[in-house]
Amino acid sequence: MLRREHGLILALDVTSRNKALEVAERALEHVDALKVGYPLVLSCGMEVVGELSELGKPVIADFKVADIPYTSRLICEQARRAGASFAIVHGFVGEDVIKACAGVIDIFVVAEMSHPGAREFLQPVAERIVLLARRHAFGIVAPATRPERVAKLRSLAEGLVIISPGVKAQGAKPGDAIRAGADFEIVGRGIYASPDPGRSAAEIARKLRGVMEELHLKQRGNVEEEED
Ligand code: OMP
Repeated sequence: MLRREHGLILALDVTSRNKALEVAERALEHVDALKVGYPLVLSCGMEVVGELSELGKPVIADFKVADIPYTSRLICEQARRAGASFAIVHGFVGEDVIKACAGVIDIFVVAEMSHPGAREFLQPVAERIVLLARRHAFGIVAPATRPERVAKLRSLAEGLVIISPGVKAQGAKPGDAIRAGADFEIVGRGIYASPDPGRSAAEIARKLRGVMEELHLKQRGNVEEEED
């Protein structure tokens, strides 16, 4: 279950349990979910997933799973056992892997990544990955750094929740991905590396809520126009 109030997911790529808990607690009221990945669990163990989930917001285990189905399933089982509500799985590995993981935990499938190198191998197959994800996944990951790609993938991603990284530190402006069709924006360094993570999270969340309101009003406007 992932409720959208702020449209914001906090990526906790820090390497200390205390720092992760401190940032999460400060930002908590402004975010809809927490995302943890290798930097945090390799430095302080999987128990931190459970500790974070006890704060009351869903935890997304970002292990970008990309192994054979059997091993991928084992990884997802560990994420679920530790207290994660979702796992992130690569899409390029194929439908058997996606299916194996989705049998264990709700998954987000990486369709296209946010860094420049994603143009080399991933972008050419991203649209096919979205079609696979539609059969098994809860959502997809699409790049906030390329809002036009978010819009394109959104047009294919019927029924899927889109989470979009690349905001602030990687150059995307808060709100651009949601405007292009994403449901949530993911922010890591823009919050945890700021001098005041609580305040940064509050500011970004306010912007995102503003965009969501704007879109909602526009949609209502269109509907009313059509009814007239
Ligand atoms: P910042 O760049 O610090 O905001 O962090 C972005 C977060 O999103 C990191 O946890 C990345 O691992 C993750 N991410 C991307 O940046 N790009 C992607 O294409 C996919 C992810 C992800 O799957 O979360």
